Amino acid sequence: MQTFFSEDHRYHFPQAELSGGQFVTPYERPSRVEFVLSRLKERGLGDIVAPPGADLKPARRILDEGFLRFLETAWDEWKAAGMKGEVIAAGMPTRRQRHDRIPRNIDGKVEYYCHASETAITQGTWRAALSSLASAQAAQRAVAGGARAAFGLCRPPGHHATSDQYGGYCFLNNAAVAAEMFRLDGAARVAVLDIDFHHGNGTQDIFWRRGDVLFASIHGDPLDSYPYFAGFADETGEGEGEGCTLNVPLPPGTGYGPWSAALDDLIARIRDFGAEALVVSLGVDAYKDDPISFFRLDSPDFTDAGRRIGRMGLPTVFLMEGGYAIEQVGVNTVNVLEGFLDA
Ligand code: SP5
Ligand code: ZN
Repeated sequence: MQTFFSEDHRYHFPQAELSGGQFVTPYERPSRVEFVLSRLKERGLGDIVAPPGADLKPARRILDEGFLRFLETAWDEWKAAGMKGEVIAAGMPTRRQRHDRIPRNIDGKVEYYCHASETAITQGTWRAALSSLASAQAAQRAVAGGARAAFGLCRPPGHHATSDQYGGYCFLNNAAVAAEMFRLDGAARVAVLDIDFHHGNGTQDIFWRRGDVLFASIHGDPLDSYPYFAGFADETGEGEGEGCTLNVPLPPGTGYGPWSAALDDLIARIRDFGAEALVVSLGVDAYKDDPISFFRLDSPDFTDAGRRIGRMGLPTVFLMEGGYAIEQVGVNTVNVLEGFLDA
């Protein structure tokens, strides 16, 4: 299986994440991918290829133009306004406030386009986010071109980013763009399977009203975990998308037994849906020692999960999302890919 990876991810490395009332070094940091790269090489999984530049044309079909422009210019505007630190949203538009007026002031624009203030924008964020999207797109193209599967080693991750808000360490929704590209390439129905510990609220939101893209996610119960305000079982989509959003929230301490039962259930639903291509939002933060999550998967469980996904027999793009038990991120990620290949 080929891996697509860009060194430009390094341009995104804020100094600060707001966590527990303190600024800490972000959990989502550049060294995460080093462990994945070294494990890929150790296991001889396949070539690691630098992607060509990102193509924003398919992205523009599902992402807001003003949001894209904002991400591109936020750092410069912030600095031009005399701000001393990194771009951090102090507030957000909330209940019964206006969502139809975009502030002129950069401070206000940041609040408008952000949904989680743990996530900072820094000088190279846009460049890194584009490179992450580029890896996702190259992986999609490889699979659309006939490969059984490909891996986009994306950083920063994408599944929390909506069409017009960033947050949860995510800026551009790589999985959503990859799914949209499969549609453009002629797949009648596409599924996104999100196994990151956190609910993929951004992907869900983008496809909420669409009947051609199924979004299926297993995640920590939003009553107990970020993103808190999305991912409940009764969120099933609307309009043509009714029934095309599937959420399985699970409680603190969930181990592989109930987790894999949920996976089997979603796999059956993806089959029934008639998906012709699959995008996997591959976070490995369901791991037992993840510092910000509460499931109890062990490393061999990721291999088994990969095998179950592989048995679906679908053309599959894996895209890196979360996973913060840094030294185990490589083993757990590559275990999924090896399990898939072994199926
Ligand atoms: C892609 C992805 O996995 N994003 C996760 C975003 C999580 N954001 C909230 C993090 C809260 C961390 N608080 C940690 C307290 C540790 N004691
Ligand atoms: Zn996550």
